Amino acid sequence: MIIGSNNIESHNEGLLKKHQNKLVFTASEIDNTEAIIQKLIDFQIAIPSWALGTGGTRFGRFAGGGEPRSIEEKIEDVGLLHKLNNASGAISLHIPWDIPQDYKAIKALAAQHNLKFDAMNSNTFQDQASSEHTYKYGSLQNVNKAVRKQAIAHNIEVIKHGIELGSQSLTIWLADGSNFPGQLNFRKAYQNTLESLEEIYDALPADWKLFLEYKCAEPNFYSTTVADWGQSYSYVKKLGDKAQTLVDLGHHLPNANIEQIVSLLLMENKLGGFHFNDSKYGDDDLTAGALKPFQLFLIFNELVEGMDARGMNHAKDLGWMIDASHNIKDPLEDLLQSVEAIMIAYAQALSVDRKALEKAQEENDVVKAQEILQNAFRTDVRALVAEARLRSGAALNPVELYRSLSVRKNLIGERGLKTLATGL
Ligand code: RM4
Ligand code: MN
Ligand code: MN
Repeated sequence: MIIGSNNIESHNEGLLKKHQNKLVFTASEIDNTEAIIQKLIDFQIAIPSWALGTGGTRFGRFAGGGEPRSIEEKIEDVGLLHKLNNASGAISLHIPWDIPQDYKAIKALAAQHNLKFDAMNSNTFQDQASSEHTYKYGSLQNVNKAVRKQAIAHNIEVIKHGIELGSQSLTIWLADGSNFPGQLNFRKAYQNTLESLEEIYDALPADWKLFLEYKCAEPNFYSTTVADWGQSYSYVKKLGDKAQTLVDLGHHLPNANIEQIVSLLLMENKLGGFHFNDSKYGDDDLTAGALKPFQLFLIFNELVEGMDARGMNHAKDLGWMIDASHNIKDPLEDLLQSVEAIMIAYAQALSVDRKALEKAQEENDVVKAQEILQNAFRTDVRALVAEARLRSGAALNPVELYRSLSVRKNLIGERGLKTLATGL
């Protein structure tokens, strides 16, 4: 299915008056609205190929119908999102779930939808039918050299696919760890992992980045070999400048202060990128901002402050990705909601009165500092996000337009009700 510009225009026409009124009010509340809108127009969030279908839990999976059956259909789905919000201009592929066959054709299709290829993801947390060795006891950490070699070769293969598609980064998430005390020699597991990562790092092109994701638990529940940001930092620091840490919001122990982690990693030039999602208990992979919008805002507050302090380009210098899984929602609607929540948090962070905050901090004026942050968080910036969309030819209300065009119904018509996208 293709959404036409005429669909967007007539949708916007209907909502324009109300939107303009809101925008005038917002501009009366926030000083630098023009600069914020421009930054929002430039900001893009990559969509993970594995979040385009309904995800399962270990108890079951309830497919929603019309799920993409191929990498081409996944690109088409992201194209729909990007057409609706002009903020999802990239797709992040996961190998071997998305092995590209015809690079040229896939690149042409992506270009047709104005999409780029964001970070490539490797998978050494599942055994493939074709693989000789099992990852049951880990991949890059494995006590068996042959297993490590297989996992290294897979990562290098992923880099090669990425080079063909014009991607510039590899995200490694390892399920490696142990389930029981005594199972693993932590130091040896670390050492094996480091040596494996070094081999992968050596295969990176000069203009590539390697993002090392951490996760406190699952699928291993006693130890994880890259369990937290300190451990990831220790690896990426040894690897070199091209290696950085990736923060997935759902990968922390409960109540971790993620905004502080982000601030310090940025300071050390070791923050590579994000996997946005939200969670209550663990790696829940719920819609970004669905539960803790204030935390999302605080994270962006540190990001804006830290990126500006380093003179970084907000849109380009970090990897912005979603990593979510939808058990009961339409994945495309869910992704639209995630992008919207991220944009809102970013806009709120951009609206923080930095000078006043700095002054309050210098004067230990705790009350004032809180006032400044909460004022930014409580000011409704949705009209700015909508205006950014309007100016770039996207929809004022993407979810509403998605529904009124019956996109899901159309996709079911094209692909069938019982299709299952690759993923977890
Ligand atoms: C993991 C992790 C990775 C993702 C897989 C599917 O929990 O978040 O980023 O590749 O899930
Ligand atoms: Mn992730
Ligand atoms: Mn995860």
